[in-house]
Amino acid sequence: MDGSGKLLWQARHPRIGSRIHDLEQPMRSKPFIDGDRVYYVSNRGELICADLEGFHDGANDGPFQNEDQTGSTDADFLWKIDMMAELGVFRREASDVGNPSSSPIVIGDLVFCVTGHGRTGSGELPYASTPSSPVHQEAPSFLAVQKLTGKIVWSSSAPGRDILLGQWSSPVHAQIRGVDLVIFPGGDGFLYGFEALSGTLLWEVDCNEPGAKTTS
Ligand SMILES: [Ca+2]
Repeated sequence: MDGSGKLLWQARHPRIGSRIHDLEQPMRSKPFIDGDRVYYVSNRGELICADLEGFHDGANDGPFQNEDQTGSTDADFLWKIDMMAELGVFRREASDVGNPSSSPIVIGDLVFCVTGHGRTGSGELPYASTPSSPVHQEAPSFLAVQKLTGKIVWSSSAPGRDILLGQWSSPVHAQIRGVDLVIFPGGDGFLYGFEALSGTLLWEVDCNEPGAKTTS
């Protein structure tokens, strides 16, 4: 909206139609605005980069060009990563709290998010990928993506089989002794500190209650 509250553009993301993936509640990813772009995670498990002007500027900015809706009040997507279809993520809803989705952050030239990979309704991690079902256990939990192109620079499936149920939280940025760190909350109750540019894991902290068992 503009400063007077007039609608300039809006994004629409249809429901997936599967309760386990997309409980019918509001999308909770907070947008991160960086320059003339906005980043968020949709209720369909897509990491989205959109033009801050939408189609209100009369131009279909890219590289993504295949928007379904191109009216003057529609969203202009610059790129998106469908983390379920492209990366095999099993997007797990979070029961009574619905659809929490990671809120991406930008550090320098990279955008970071938690993918939402989690366990199925029966509490299992998804099994090996097939052509018709690309979901797999080793799908990434954390992503670092080139913010202008949508190219994945590095990823990590750090919690591995120790994911307890799902992963819905958001990364944070810290600069320690001049080094940019991205700190990811894992679905195993650990915090993981990565060097943001390289993806090198620098440390991890077990935030579980002492003596708590992990699932494997
Ligand atoms: Ca545009």
